[in-house]
Parts: sequence; C-alpha cells; structure tokens
Amino acid sequence: MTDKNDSLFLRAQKTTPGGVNSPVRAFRSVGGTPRFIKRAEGAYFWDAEDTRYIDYIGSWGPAIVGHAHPTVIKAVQDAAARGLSFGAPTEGEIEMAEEICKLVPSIEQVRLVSSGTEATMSALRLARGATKRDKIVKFEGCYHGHADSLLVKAGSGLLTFGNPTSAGVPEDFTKHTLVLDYNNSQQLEDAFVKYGHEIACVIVEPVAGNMNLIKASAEFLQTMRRLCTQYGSVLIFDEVMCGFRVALGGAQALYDIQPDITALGKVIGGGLPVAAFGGRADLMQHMAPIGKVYQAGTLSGNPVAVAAGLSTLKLIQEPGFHTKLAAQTEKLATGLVAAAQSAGVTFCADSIGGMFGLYFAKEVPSTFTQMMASDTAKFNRFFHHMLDAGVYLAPSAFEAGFVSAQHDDAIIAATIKAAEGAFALLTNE
Ligand code: KE4
Repeated sequence: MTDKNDSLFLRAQKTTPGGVNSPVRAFRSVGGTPRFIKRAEGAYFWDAEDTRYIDYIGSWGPAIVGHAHPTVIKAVQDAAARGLSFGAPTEGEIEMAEEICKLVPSIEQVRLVSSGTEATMSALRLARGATKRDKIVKFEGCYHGHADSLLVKAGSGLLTFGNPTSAGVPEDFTKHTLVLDYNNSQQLEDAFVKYGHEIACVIVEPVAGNMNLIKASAEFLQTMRRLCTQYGSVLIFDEVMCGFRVALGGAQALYDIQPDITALGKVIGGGLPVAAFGGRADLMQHMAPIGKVYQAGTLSGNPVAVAAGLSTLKLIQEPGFHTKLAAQTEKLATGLVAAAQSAGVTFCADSIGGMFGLYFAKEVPSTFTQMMASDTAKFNRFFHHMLDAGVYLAPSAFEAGFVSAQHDDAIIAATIKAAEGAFALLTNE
C-alpha cells in the first residue's frame, strides 16, 4: 500500500527535481515509489502510510546507534535550546576535534565541514595546494561526493585521464583526474611510474561502499601507501562512510595503514550535518587562515550538529560496541546466504563491521567489473519483495547496507525470515 507515498511523490516532483533532494532516494534504479518517511526509532522507520520497516540504510551510515537514540536526542535538544548557530567558535568544536584526533591517530589536526562532499573537495584542494601538483588518482566505482574533479569516469584507454560523468562539468575540470581499477596494484604502480611526480594525491575508499560493499586488499592499500611516500603524493582515505563504522578507528585501523589525510562524515554527525577532513599537521598548516589553501563554511562545526555527533561518538566507544555490531552484521549476511542456498538462488553476501553487501553473483566481487557483472535485475526484484515484507534495503544494487546497535537478534531473524520468502518468490518468477 503506497497511496500516500504516491501522492507525496507526485506532489514533491512539482517543486523538486525528481521529487527528491538526493538522487538515490528516488528509487530510479529499483523502480517503484519511494517511501516518504514520517519518523524513525531504533532499527525501524515508518512511511506516510504508517507502514513500519526494518531500516538497513540508517541514513546511509549516520544512524549507527539507532534512530532517535534518547541520549543523542537530549544532546540535540539541550544544544538547540542554547541557540542554533553562531558563526563563531564554540567549545563543542574543540571537543569534537579532540575526539576525532584521539580516535583516529593519523589525524593531528582536523577541520569540520558540513558534508562529505565538502570534506573530500577540501582534502583534494589541500593536497594540490601543499604539493603544487595538479593530477589526482581515484578509482572506478568509488564515490567521494559531487565535487567537479571527482565526477569522472575512466578514460577510454588505460592510464588515460578521465572524462566527466556529469553534465555541467567542463573537461578542463577532469583532465587532471586519472581513474584506475580498484584493487589493481600493478596498474597503480604503472601510473606512478608514468606520472608519479605530477600526482598530488590518491583518494580511495579503503572499504568501498558505493559500488556495493567491496573491500580493498591489504596489498592494494600497502602499495598505495608505499607509492605515495616514494613520490611525495598525499594519500587520502575517504572514510566518510567506513569511518567509525567498520571499526572504532575506521578502515585505517583495520588495515593498519596511515593515510596523510582522512575525510570523515556520516557517523560524526549522528544524523546531523557534520563532516571533516584532517591529517598530518604539516599538511593542515596550509589551510586558511594560517595557510594559502582556502576553505570556509557558514555552518561548519554547527553547535547543534556537533552535539549530535559528539554524543554518537561517545556511545560507540562503549566497551564491545563494534564487536557486537560486526557480529550482528555477520549474522545477517550468513543468514541471508543460507536462505538463498535453501531456495537455490545464486547469491552471496559480505560484511565488515557494521556494513554489508548483497550480491546476486556466484562470489563476492573484489573489482568494479565483477560487481557490474552481478544480476542487478534480480536484486531489484529482491529489493521489492523485501520492501513488501517490511524490510527496507538500499534502493540500488550498487549501495552497501548498514546495521545499527539496535538491530538485535529478533530483528535479524525477522529479516532472514522475510528473505526466505523473497528468495522463494524469485525462484517462482
Ligand atoms: P555527502 O556529500 O553525501 O555528505 O558525502 C559524500 C560521500 C563522500 N564519500 C563517501 C565514501 C560517500 O559514501 C559519500 C556519500 N554516500 C552516499 C551513499 N552512497 C550518500 C547518499 C546520497 O548520495 O544520498
């Protein structure tokens, strides 16, 4: 039943392109009517029809402690009662910076911004300003927000510079961006041999979550670290999604690799707009007002948003938080695989910390090409069968899923039971 969602969607499309404020919300890759959410609590949210769903997007990562956590809500209410925004420094911003530097030791200094896009865009500008080089390296399938020089697809030939993936991005803005294959160490090595001393930075999702979940190999990240050090390029880990989600110290803690700059977001805002970029102090010294790399933001470090983020960061430091989160997420992944096997459906799943990936493929992909070969049509049908059963997965085969601390055994079991029915329907279609 989606009548109210249908009418809201029609109404929204009159005043907002596609009826949404971010494209993935429009259900265009899975089809059907997006659900307009009225409220959320714990592992659940309710749509305009008051239909309840088990939520596995969690606002695309921020809702790691669960929706409307009482502690977070109180922190926000208390902060809001003191005023919403001042455009002047506050003690809360110092606390947030100190907490980030404590939890992510590679970050010696950090600058708060309001979105992951701002964080990565600023990190790129910092790398270019600090090295006085123009070229950057990214990887196909990784998404770092919508800054012009990052909306790039691989060039036609190997090791050729990128072309815009979006209208409105001049080729001049992407001609310095080299797009390589994720988990291809040899190609990265070759790129540095050819362009190394012109490369300002390499930016990577150390655990990729924007081509579904794909984990970097340790060897790939180690090669990246070695080459950046050798050629004086800046290594940027985009941990906007995996930061504080795959482990308390992020992917860099899991892989034990120290990037030069880290971009953060999502969890550090707890659902409100907080993101950040930070790293080596000698690099951060290039940032205005002490350095020549300009970056600014009216709502950067907003006190209400910082209150939500700080209370979330405190909660995820409770003993055993990430161990339990990873265990619940793995329980979900293995349960879904078992359900698919019982139904005879070709399917696999993977998880790391509180992130998971679902693939209609024989094996878990490790490259963008392998991911693109998965059966997305089957994923789309599975998505809708699960939605009809009250389980809200990411509305795209190319997104990761997210578990919160509130996804308890009963909720995981209910999800697996819904999947048994969904897989059975797939076999009869
Ligand atoms: P935002 O500008 O959306 O806050 O962050 C951009 C960004 C940067 N880096 C990574 C690794 C990201 O995953 C993101 C944003 N993630 C998407 C989810 N695929 C946000 C959802 C959306 O675009 O609506």
